[in-house]
Amino acid sequence: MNEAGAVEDGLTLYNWPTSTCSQKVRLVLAEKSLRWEDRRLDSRRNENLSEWYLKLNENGVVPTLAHGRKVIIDSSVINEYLDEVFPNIPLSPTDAYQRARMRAWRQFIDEVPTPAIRIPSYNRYIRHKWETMPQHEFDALVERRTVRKHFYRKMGRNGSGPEDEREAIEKLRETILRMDRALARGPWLIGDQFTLADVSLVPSLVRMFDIGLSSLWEDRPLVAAWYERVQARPSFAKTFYPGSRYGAAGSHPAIEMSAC
Ligand SMILES: N[C@@H](CCC(=O)N[C@@H](CS)C(=O)NCC(=O)O)C(=O)O
Repeated sequence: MNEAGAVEDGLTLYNWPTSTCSQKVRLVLAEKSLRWEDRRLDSRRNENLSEWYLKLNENGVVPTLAHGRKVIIDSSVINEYLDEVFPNIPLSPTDAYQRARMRAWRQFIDEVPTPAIRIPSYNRYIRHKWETMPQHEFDALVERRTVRKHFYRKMGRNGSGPEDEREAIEKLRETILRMDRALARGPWLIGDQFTLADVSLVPSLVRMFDIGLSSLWEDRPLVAAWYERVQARPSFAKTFYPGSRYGAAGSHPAIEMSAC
């Protein structure tokens, strides 16, 4: 064991159940049938901001992967690392051009739906955690944060205004329309192969479903069929275990102090 508790050469994922970025990595670990240690941080106690964790991930966010003594951060980077180091069950095309198409999806997903989903998640669920908290306590929690400090400052205890929510939902709808166009040449986003591009979108659609936004793909049967197909994969149930989802679809409405 090293200082952070990672087993030598083993895989340890520092994560928490409801984090969409953690779910992205859990999906890849499950798709590849890898053995890994599930190190769940307690977000309610701000374990992601503790001294030992900030040494692993100075952004103070989950997930973080430890592979023996090697530490890898950022869910998209972690997933590419896993796919390179454990290529037996590949989640990237072998053809360079198809890989480029997959990476263009990664850029789009990290830029558009990933930040967008934080806003309705916060407005509809996360903020309720702070309704009864005195303002000075909330401010102190926000100031301790690293890369998410400005997001929390902007959202405050009451969430965003309607304009930000509307803009976020517009971005999510644009994501669905882009998926719809790609899936015309499906069954997966890049064609015949289930890739990291599909993986990256699964947690966002699950979250949209759980916070009452599945109407965004009501008129898009190709996206609805894709969502059915991802749920039928064995990796889905392993990733979205009871307690890892918001709202009625989860076993309890676990509300983490987390921006997504
Ligand atoms: N770029 C990072 C973002 C990770 C991220 O934002 N994680 C959220 C949970 S999904 C988090 O840890 N938030 C902590 C907070 O809100 O203080 C990644 O893809 O891994």
